[in-house]
Amino acid sequence: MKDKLLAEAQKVLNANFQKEGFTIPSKKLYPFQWKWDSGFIAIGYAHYDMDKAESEITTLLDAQWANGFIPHIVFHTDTDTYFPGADFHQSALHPMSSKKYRSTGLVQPPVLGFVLEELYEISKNKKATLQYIRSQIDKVYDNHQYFYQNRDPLNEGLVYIYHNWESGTDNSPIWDGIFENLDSPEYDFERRDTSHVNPEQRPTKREYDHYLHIIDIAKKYKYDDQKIAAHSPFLVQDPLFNAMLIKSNEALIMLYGLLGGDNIKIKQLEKWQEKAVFQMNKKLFDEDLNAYVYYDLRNKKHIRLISSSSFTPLFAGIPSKKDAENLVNTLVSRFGGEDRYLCASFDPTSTHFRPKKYWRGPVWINLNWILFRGLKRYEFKDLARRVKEDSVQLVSKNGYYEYFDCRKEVLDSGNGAYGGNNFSWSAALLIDMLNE
Ligand code: 9WN
Repeated sequence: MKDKLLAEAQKVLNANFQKEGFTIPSKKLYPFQWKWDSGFIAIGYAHYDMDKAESEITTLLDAQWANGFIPHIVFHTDTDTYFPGADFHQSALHPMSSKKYRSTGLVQPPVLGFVLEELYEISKNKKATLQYIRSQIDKVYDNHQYFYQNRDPLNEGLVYIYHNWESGTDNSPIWDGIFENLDSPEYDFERRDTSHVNPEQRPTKREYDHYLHIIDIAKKYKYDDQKIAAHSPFLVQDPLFNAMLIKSNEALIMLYGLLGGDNIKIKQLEKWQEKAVFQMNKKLFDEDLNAYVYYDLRNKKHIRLISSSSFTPLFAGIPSKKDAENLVNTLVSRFGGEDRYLCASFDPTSTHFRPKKYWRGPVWINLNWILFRGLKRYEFKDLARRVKEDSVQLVSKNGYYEYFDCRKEVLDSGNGAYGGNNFSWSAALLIDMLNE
């Protein structure tokens, strides 16, 4: 079975590879380059085609802005199967945006630091891979500097996101409270996603109104970070986003150490890291819920709901051993019933849980991969194995889909896979887990 799954996964990735040197997440549904997708995709390629893995990262970093910002979508080509495209986002409004590529003015979780480390670990030719890393690492460092200088207005060591698309977990119930208080206009536009995927499995029209409205506000300020921090109605410190940044800081420290000669950057990274880990535990760990939660900087309050993002700090080594045990108890008691596959994207014990709707409940392979690694790091070996085995079950019973039903009876019937098919990161990260 393993060989068959690996062969199919390679087929998915190869079919999504584009002549410009990057890989689309899924045909028609997502026809451009996405930031965190590219990172995960590169990890999959590294196991069988290092040139493609490197090209994935190079093409993305080629679209970096002069201020270190790396966009969430790079519009390499013109196609109208996706909305909203380059004409809506208008990245050229920002004076430092890329002159070469059109993109969004949004970011996504900062995975590239640890992706470079993964490439190094997987590589069979460490010398050549290290050469490659040497050619790119400063761009990733500049991106971290961008975050700490522009996305941390209170100088806390925690960075904010100003849009749910920046979180990567687009329609999570976490954002509902923010949207409820927004007076967004009713936009007149043609959705494209719902012509590729059953609308039941996607966000609502009203949610899209909010998504567009927040971008329009940022556009009004020409994507100026200070103005966004002052005026955006959405301003959140997200545990997943910050955990990815912290994990990537750690990876950059390790890689600069290997490369040698950049002690100033290492010192700076260590400073960011120390403060960030401290604040994650002080500000975002909720001792009553025993989980990492979100902080709404605009409305000055915690968002005390639990999603699969709540457990991602394990991957970055953030919690103490004791907090990690409590966190894992929360994971098992709320998400881990015997009738379920791990790990639902949103708390199945909550009234907001929706098992088919995108980030309101379905299992996503990238979050499972992050969780798998986090559980291994803290030596929760059995649970780590379960997350890996569950991921294999999801895919082998249903195919390389975008997201999956966590309910065993639905999933096992073969009708429990949702969203786009032949989805790149599901393939890439399964390759990595199967090679573990
Ligand atoms: C908006 C590409 C992306 C993922 C996100 C996922 C989805 C886009 C969309 O697809 O978001 O960025 O149009 O729904 O939520 O995590 O990176 O796969």
